[in-house]
Amino acid sequence: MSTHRSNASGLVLAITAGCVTPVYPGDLPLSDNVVDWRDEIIYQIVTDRFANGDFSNDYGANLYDPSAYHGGDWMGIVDRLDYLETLGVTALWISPVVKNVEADAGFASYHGYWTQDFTRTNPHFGDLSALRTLSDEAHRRGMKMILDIVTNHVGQAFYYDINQNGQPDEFGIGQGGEIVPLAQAEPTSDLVRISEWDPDFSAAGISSWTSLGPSGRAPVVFVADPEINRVPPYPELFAAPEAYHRKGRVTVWTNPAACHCPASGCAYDDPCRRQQELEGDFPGGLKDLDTRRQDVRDALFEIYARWIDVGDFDGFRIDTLKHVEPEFWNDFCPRIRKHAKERGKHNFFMFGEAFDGDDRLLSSYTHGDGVDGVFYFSQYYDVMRGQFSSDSPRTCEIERRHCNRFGCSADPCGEGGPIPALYDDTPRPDGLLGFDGRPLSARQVPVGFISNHDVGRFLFFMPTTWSQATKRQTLHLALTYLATMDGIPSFYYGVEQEFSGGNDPANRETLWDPQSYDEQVTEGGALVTRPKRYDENGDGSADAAWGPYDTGNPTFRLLQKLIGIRKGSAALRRGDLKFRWSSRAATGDDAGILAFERSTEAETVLVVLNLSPAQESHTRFGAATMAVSFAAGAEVQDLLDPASRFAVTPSGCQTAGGGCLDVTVPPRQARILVVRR
Ligand SMILES: [Ca+2]
Ligand SMILES: [Ca+2]
Ligand SMILES: [Ca+2]
Ligand SMILES: [Ca+2]
Repeated sequence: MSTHRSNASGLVLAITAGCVTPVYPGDLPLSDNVVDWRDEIIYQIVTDRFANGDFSNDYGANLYDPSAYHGGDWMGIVDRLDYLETLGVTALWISPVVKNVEADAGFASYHGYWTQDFTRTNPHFGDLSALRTLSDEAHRRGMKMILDIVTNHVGQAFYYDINQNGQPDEFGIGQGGEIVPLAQAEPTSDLVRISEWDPDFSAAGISSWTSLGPSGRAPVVFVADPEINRVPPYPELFAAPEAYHRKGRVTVWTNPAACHCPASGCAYDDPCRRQQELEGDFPGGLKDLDTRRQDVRDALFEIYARWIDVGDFDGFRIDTLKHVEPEFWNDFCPRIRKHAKERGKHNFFMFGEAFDGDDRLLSSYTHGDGVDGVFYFSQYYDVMRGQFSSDSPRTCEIERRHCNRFGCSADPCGEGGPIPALYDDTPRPDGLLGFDGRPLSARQVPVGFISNHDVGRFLFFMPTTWSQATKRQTLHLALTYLATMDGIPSFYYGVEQEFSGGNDPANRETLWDPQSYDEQVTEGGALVTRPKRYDENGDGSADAAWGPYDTGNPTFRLLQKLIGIRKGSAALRRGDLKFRWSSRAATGDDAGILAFERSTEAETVLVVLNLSPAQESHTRFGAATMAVSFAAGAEVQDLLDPASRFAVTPSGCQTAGGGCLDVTVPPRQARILVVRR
């Protein structure tokens, strides 16, 4: 742990009447070192859980409560930049930095998504000086900084005083729709319980009830509970009821009947569902800002433009994209781009989180003037969860997923006709540029991932029948796919330590806590917890103990190697993507095979994965062998296993301009093939 600590008190952002004025010791110069975002390797950090570099801000921290602050902070990340540099990642996406409501219903705001004051730092993570130290130290090593931002909501700041008694209550609804004590609530009603902190969505706005019946819009009561920093939000504009939609909590996800949809759920674009998602409070009582108001839009622009300046950020990961109307993004993103450029920061990158597996919704954000790219949730669900974690994978489904992006002349699974491209290929005005100065479109820069802080770890979702060895092989296979696919890969902290936690908060393990490295194994018929160990000398038996920030375990080393391979290959970073083989069945010569080329004019890399857990497979089916762009007569070599070489032949496939290649891949293994020189 480092001991150098500065105490730069009084470094705050002052906001008056929606206008942000910096109070900072001079405007420091900003870095501008992003050549091409496709060259970057993102590493996602939950700041509270990554490293504790400053014990003085550990108030309220409790390492043994998964929903409490654990003590991680920005100086901790500074202390561990060597670790990140050893892994090879190049861009750090950190938790939101703003001051939060401290706690809500027994849960702490360690994740950072419960904003109270948009202009101050979260004191658990450090002050502005610590944040800038992190940014400067990261930039000094060539790493970029990505800030996680929220524009949709604030934390649990107010309650709706539905019964107008001046205090927050919980009650039920009686048979006649009247308010009754919870115990007397009508059990057949959809609405049996109402919390004034988090009432169910009402399109007309949350209304009041008194003994005389409905009585207009419910008063909104901001709370002053300084003990947990539940005080009116800042800037002041956000302490006014008019700044919010005031329509209550989104219910349609758990109760599709609220929108007259079948139990299986509403269509992604169902107008009733979309209204709830856009105007409803995010579950947990996160109060939804009325982002249609220009003064709200202006304030949010000024807030986040200023964070670029003081934190020297190179990009935003944007939270809850689908909960804010597209018109907001068409206003916000171009202004942020312009501001960043004016401050000398080119290639500022904004990617949005629409937590949805439907490409029709995700791709809608690639049109218009909004975000530069999306967080690739459809790939996560259909490829990572759907195929990699399957006992009987159909890799044509993976190819089909990409057809939604680029368009395909035929359905790879042979089940339909041509697939039109849903993702727009039109670059944003004044948007991202590639290394060669050509503009990049949103469909070129999806941010891919195998896990993140909102879903269980990749290892967690694998069938429980699989052995530890199979799970690890599958993890390695998915990492190989992500590291060789187009777009920008994002790795969630702890994946390199084989963390396997389930849904939130179990997926937010503490990287410095030895208990995070424990595993449960069956020994002599009993389940025991013991520290993880791995086979360091390769003799088949585990000998090395796994410790915090371990850099010798097999998954750390594999990821380090993959990152090195990607960095060393322009084709893998920026090359065109062309699928060469996928399989339609879980049996046969080619079961589980997925093969794709990444090519620039100078270089082609062929990636061949075998997703089958059961068999060694080949890039052939019947008499047909895979066509490749390598010339007949060439010999290709596997970068992951240099002893493995294959000859490109002139016949056996239908090909134009290239040769034919029969590659053999063991179950759950991958090959990254280049021409041997
Ligand atoms: Ca700390
Ligand atoms: Ca009340
Ligand atoms: Ca909203
Ligand atoms: Ca050993």
